[in-house]
Amino acid sequence: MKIIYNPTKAEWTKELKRPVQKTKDIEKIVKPIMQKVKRLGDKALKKFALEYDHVQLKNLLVSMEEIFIAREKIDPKLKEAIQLAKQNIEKFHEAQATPDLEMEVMEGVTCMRKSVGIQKVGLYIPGGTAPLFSTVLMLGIPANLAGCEQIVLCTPPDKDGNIHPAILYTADLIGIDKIVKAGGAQAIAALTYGTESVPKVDKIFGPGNQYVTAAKQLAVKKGVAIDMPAGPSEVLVYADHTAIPGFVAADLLSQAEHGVDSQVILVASSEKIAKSVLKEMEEQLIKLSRKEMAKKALENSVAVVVGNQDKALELINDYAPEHLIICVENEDEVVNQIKNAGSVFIGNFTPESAGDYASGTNHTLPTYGYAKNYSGVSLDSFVKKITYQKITETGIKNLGPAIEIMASNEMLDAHKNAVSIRLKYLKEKK
Ligand code: HSO
Ligand code: ZN
Repeated sequence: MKIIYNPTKAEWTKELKRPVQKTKDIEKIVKPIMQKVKRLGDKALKKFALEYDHVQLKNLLVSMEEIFIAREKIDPKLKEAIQLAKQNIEKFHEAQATPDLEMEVMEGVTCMRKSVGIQKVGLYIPGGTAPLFSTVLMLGIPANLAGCEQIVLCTPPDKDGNIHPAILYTADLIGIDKIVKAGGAQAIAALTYGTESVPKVDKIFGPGNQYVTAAKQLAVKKGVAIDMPAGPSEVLVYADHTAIPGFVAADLLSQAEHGVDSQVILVASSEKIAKSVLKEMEEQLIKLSRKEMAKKALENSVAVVVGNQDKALELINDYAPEHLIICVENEDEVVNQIKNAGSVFIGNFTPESAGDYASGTNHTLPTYGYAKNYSGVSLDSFVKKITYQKITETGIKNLGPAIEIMASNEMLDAHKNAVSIRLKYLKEKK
């Protein structure tokens, strides 16, 4: 990982560029896949399972028997850990519910707002080298709390047609209705158009590779909502002399191991700190099982020495990291000046892994600088807010004249008339 010293804004913009994602070429591959699923439904899903997952599937849906087998396979210690994480995530997401609103704005005019769960949601859990059953918790728990009527989970099968037991166990634990053996763009297509086995959903959530991301973007054009534009995982650690270098190194490596295109950034208040963190990283890296992956990610990564706190804050807010770890003496002052970050981890004893698994916050977060304008997934992501109003005879008398004059100035006579006809009726009734 290279070190840069007190960069100007132009310099850090160049050095901290995220690895580029070629969406155009990928769209060319994804579009025909989506079309095929639209046309052939389950048949296409099975064909793609054979082509990409190398398995001939009889059934696309996971059976109860497969769930029983998964339950048996999971170590009781892991079950306990998942239970603890579930409790914390439930607690923190339950508390996010906003109370329904009802108020009389003026005499006779009552406005209300209610949160209503999105009826059908699709959760995508990637396959690959890391079975992300924690993501099942992060998406399934708020979906349940929001009152979504149908929750469908898609995840690719292995070459024997099985799904990782921890994914099955977790999905069953939180009561997910339907688990579909489908991965990649074809899974997103199934959720977008619906097939014989997969219901069409209103919103799709979850991380995935570039094909999944491109498919989600195409789904948006078909009227399906998505959680957020997703990209490779990233973390930025801001460390001063109070940070413990070994901890900082471990946190940086924990994100680097996600994938070759992950990016980790160290912002250190001095060269001495930067160097001691890098030394620790070298020592820890060689012991990691995914060291090859992490090594590649470190090629996209940088350590930046910034002596001045205001400059460091400017850099951090400009980069808008998905995860931000703050390990500095005056942490409150720094925390209060954060404008752009997906999720913030404060102090030496708050590893990002805590939020990834079990503390209670959600780990589905905006990457690629989208923390400037998107929030992470929360209970809100699974609800719509519907407004209501009720106006009485007195209410329309109070409000009507203002509406009439506004409508006539917008040259919208019919709008005006919808009020005038009522006011006239009330006048004549007297
Ligand atoms: N850091 C990832 C989430 C995750 N980490 C899942 C481990 N498992 C994206 O926020
Ligand atoms: Zn992670």
